[in-house]
Amino acid sequence: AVEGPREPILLDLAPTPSALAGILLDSGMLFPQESSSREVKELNGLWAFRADRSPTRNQGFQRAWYKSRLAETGPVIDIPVPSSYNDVTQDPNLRDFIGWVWYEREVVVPARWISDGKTRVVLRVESAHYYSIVWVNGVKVTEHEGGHLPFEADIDGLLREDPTTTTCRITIAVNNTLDLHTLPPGSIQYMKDRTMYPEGFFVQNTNFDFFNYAGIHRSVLLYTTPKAYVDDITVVTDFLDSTGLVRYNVSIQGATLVTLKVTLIDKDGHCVVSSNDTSGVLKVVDVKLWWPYLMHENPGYLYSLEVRLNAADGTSTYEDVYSLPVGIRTVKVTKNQFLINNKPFYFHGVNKHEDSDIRGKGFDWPLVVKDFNLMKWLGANSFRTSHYPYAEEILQMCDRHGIVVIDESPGVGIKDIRSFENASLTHHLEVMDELVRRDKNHPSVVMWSVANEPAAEMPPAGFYFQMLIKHTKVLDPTRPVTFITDSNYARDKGAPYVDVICVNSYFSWYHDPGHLEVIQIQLNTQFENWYGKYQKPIIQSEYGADAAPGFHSDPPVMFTEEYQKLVLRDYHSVFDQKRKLYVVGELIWNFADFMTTQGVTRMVGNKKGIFTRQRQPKEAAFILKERYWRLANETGRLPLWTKYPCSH
Ligand code: BDP
Repeated sequence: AVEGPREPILLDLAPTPSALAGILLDSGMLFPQESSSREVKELNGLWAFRADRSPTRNQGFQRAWYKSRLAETGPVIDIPVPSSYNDVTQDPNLRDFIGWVWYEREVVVPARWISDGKTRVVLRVESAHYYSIVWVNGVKVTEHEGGHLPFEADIDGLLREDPTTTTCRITIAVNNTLDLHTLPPGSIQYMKDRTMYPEGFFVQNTNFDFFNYAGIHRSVLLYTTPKAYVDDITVVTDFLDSTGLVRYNVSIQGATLVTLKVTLIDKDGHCVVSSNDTSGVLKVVDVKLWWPYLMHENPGYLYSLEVRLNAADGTSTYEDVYSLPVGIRTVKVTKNQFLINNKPFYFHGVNKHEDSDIRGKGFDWPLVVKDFNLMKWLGANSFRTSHYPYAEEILQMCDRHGIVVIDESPGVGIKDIRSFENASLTHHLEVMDELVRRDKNHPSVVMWSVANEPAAEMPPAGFYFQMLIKHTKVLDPTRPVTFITDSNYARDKGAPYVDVICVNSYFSWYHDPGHLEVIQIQLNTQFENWYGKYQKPIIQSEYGADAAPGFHSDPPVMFTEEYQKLVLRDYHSVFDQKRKLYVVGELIWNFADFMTTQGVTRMVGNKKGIFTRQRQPKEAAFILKERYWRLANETGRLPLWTKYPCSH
């Protein structure tokens, strides 16, 4: 009897042994951009959608739903892209759906993209959760494992096969099933006792504390480049006195004989320095460095690196232009400091989620702008992308506003010993490849976090994290690497390899609930133990308490706004002693309330936000605001207007 979803929900992804020796991806993943040689066509809006509710979730493949219009296969509904599909309908089964869902959209491709024979057309999905297969006009063009990171396919060859039709039908099947070797991991549990559960009953178990939102979470788009094109650019920056150094490397596809011009342009549009080589070092006289928000009068200064390529083959000539924003800055770590541009940087920031009402994890500009305004209001200079990579548009905002980022992989909830097996490690290494490839050029990204709170006590954890951290350092020798821990076992496992120790703790919450009086002593012990053993800088990467907005009590009790405030105050008094010594940052858990799986410890989600899910402040937000502005005054150099934040 069929018990529930099987193939291809639980994908058997064979490990590629080469991964353990360090993968180098063979193409770039530059953010799609319009230029004199490139066009972008966003495919956002309403897509036809159908969840495969067959018991095996396999009907769509058996009946080849990708071969015809989705509406011809059965009933379809409208689903917006980008958005999670979970919260936009009234259907509880779709909210909690596990398995394959199918998206489809028809698009008319400009005829000249096909007819001129010189244009490359790329279909790009910025993120779909979790496993995706993509067809164009019924032909499979790519598949990708993992949410949160982009993937693409060249489709011009396919479109040219039938140049009479410029309509193209894009079908994307997305499966949110998590198994022991996905990232994050999970497992499907079948309940077979028919006296207790209905036929076919199964659940998706996970070990992380946020709702497993699914669907196409970020933009889908078509973009063009010439057939000979700039495939990737890597930039590493440094400076010596007042001279900036921009080490760059351009990789080109589609042509062997090319001429190249690389020009660094300042904010006012002036050409600063140029070169004709595909790689080299550009020297920038009187450099304007990239500084974090609240550390300098003029944070987030960006140059632009314009790469102009000219190439020819027997029949055609090609020109491609791509402009990469470049912030010139350095990041270094000493035994007790985190240095940006050789000055001590103190993280006073937040942990976030991509999460909001209705959209779930769907990208939404109004939400992004609101969150940046709230972070700036708060005086936050940094955040961590807990617990997965965020949209690249968010990192671009960080670059421009000077918000510093700890960029985290989706390595969250690694708690089952089987999730340390080679298949998992291989995939985790690939995800780091994809993450570093996408985010390496963002000046705001100052550290990689390979995972959050893995089960460090398990024997394979040491090898697993050693491999991950070493690999990440090979991918990017210029940034520190960490993983986030809540466990003392991690001391002997990952800690010897990380550059910065990031610790999560919830004293008087998960331990000694209700006992505020333990916080200071326990936090002090935590810091002394870690620093005593490793002499590495420490970031308190999570701390906090749930507060149901509007719940009050004095004397304070758990879940009231007063209790949340007092937890913060007690943590802060220890931070103030240790930040003069070796603590280099504090990141509140969490910026805003967020949705979780249903459970007895979660009342309509996690309430540790200092803002509600609708982005209104709880009392704790004002405590933090006062503190962060005070810290900024002490440690940074505030631009004039920011000295009076209340009027802004
Ligand atoms: C931490 C996790 C985070 C949770 C938080 C909590 O890293 O994902 O949401 O606990 O329980 O351990 O609120």
